[in-house]
Amino acid sequence: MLTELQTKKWIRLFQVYDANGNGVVEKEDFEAIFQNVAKARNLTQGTPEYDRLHGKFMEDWEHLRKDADKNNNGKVELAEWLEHGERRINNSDMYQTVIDLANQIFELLDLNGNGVISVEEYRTFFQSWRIPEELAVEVFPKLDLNGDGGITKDEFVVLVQQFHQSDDPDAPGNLFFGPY
Ligand SMILES: [Ca+2]
Ligand SMILES: [Ca+2]
Ligand SMILES: [Ca+2]
Ligand SMILES: [Ca+2]
Repeated sequence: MLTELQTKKWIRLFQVYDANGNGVVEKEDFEAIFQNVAKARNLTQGTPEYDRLHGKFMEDWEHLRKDADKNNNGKVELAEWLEHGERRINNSDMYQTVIDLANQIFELLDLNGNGVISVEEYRTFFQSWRIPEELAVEVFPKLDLNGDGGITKDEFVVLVQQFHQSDDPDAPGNLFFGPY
């Protein structure tokens, strides 16, 4: 079972993924988020980088659909999402999943590719995922665990792990997608 805190965070994540706000996570949401991310990165349709990123988003959707869409209607309802979350958390490979996920998201966020996520890059991330930008500025100092002004990959792995798994209400990673 997910704890109350974990449930809250997974619901938050559901809302973030449900980009068009219709109460289910579906392919259209992944397309919408991809469009915003492509825009933030100034990617032009038809370029290899655009196609590569689009392929990745579609692959992520397929993985989610396979694991979560149990009634096979092409949409992930909240109940299916929470069951998926529970499986993710209890998976013995969770650590590897977190590392993979952290690597993947880090690459998306680190727009200038210098290995550190700045507050500006974090703000762009929130913008792309339709989370109010001002929240990025609010939570960033908490996510910057050593307070040096940037989020490194090591910090990022800790945050992603905390967001998905931690049952500690004070874990900074809980704020990964803003207050929940
Ligand atoms: Ca949706
Ligand atoms: Ca479904
Ligand atoms: Ca950077
Ligand atoms: Ca830092």
